[in-house]
Amino acid sequence: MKSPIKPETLLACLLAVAGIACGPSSQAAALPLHLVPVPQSVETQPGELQISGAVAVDAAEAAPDAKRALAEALAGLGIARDDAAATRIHLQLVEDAALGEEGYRLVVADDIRLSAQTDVGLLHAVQSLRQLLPARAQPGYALPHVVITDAPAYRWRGLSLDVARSFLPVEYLQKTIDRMAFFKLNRLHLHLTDDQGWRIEIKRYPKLVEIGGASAVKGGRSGFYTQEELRELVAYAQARGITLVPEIDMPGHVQAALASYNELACDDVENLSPYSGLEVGFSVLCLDKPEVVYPFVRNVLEEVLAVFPSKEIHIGGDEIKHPLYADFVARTAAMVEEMGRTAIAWEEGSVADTNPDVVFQLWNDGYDISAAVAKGHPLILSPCSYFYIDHGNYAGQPETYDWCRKEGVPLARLYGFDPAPFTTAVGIEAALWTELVHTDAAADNRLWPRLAATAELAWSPAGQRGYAGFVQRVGALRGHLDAMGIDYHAEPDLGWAK
Ligand code: TNX
Repeated sequence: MKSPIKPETLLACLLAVAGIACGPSSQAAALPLHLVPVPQSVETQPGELQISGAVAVDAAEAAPDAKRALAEALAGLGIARDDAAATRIHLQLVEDAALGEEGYRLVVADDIRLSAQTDVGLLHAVQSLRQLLPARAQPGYALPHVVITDAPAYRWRGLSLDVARSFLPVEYLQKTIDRMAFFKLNRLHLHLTDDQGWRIEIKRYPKLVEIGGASAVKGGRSGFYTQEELRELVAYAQARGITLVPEIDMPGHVQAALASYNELACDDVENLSPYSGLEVGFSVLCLDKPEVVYPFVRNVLEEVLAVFPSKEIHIGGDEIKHPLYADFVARTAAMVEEMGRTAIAWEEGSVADTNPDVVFQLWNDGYDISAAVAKGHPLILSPCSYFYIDHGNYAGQPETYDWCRKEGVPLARLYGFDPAPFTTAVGIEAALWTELVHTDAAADNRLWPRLAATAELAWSPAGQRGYAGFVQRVGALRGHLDAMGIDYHAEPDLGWAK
């Protein structure tokens, strides 16, 4: 943890690895600080703040989301609101350019002050306060006197969920949003369409969900989201500091669309049935019929953009070989741009001639993305041997893939990723593909605790990170994960194995 660390407190700081707070105070040493992601700077001070049954809250009117998050956190701990209470919590919007869009300051002294430039920054401050407090109600609470100053290393801290192979219900997405917010993740990318299913209602093409929404991978769940449900989910996520990023995967991975509207396929394509297998790379929109394909793409994107306010919109572009592929990506990215947004494509899209603000999502470890980087394209980092968490928590875990790395993607492996060499990276995203993930419990098992490690990599500066400290801190948050009802993998590195 960062300054002020005097030589005499070095020992205390070393003890921090074992769960004991560092800083000038020995009194505070009894109160461990276990924050994930680890903040930019933590300065503990002598003394502690006692909270009994009630607090007074002064909340900035302009920060309704943080205010609600704080109210929920206090209610969850049975801490009442009382204007006459001895302890006050201040939520304040301040001007402090160093904090940026999402940074915050959290000061615990005779009262608790959370400050940030934005509601989102205050939301993150509330999450840190939640992590400093116990997971469940107690008769009283003690917090060390501390000054935390914090801001993210990357603006994109994400999870990609494949709801196309196997559907994930809205309630599960809501829960996942809450849990992501606890770790300051801010992008939920929904892979809404693939060969095995089309999950978003498109009013101009009702068969996309009537037919395409009724299929799923073998053993998986089918279903779809109405636009109304998605709008509500967008608002739910926004109120928690999270942007939903839709992906319509094109021009490949489209069997569900072809099965719904046969004319999207080339005339010689015989197999137009719904698909429930595991193969990839066999279906394609008929790029030789631009008069059919591009109006479809435009109409679909218009409806998608009307539901999702995200600046970035994912157009897929993976795993397809076709002479007109680069042309498709260039035209579709330009269309997204014309509509006032920015396209994201999987790494293969970097062969297309696009505006340099188009974002590429890297997914094969060895893929040579250097030409796109040289042109200045931003990158989202999801190299599969670190971030494909449909891969096992350990080698040979049942119902997991291992095509990218046969030893799976253990927690320590993921945590060890170094984003620094990717100079145009805007952030990191873990990906959960669902060919083999068919229940909420299985999804939880793949997501947690690995998503907490993803959050730390994307938020915390390299100098503050370290696996030993992470293990100690996330291990200490187990009670919070339990209180949130997370069905996490019982990770042996964290001492969670039963
Ligand atoms: C590769 S990643 C895919 C997905 C699969 C995944 C399984 C990417 C852009 N394509 O279609 O679901 O592997 O691990």
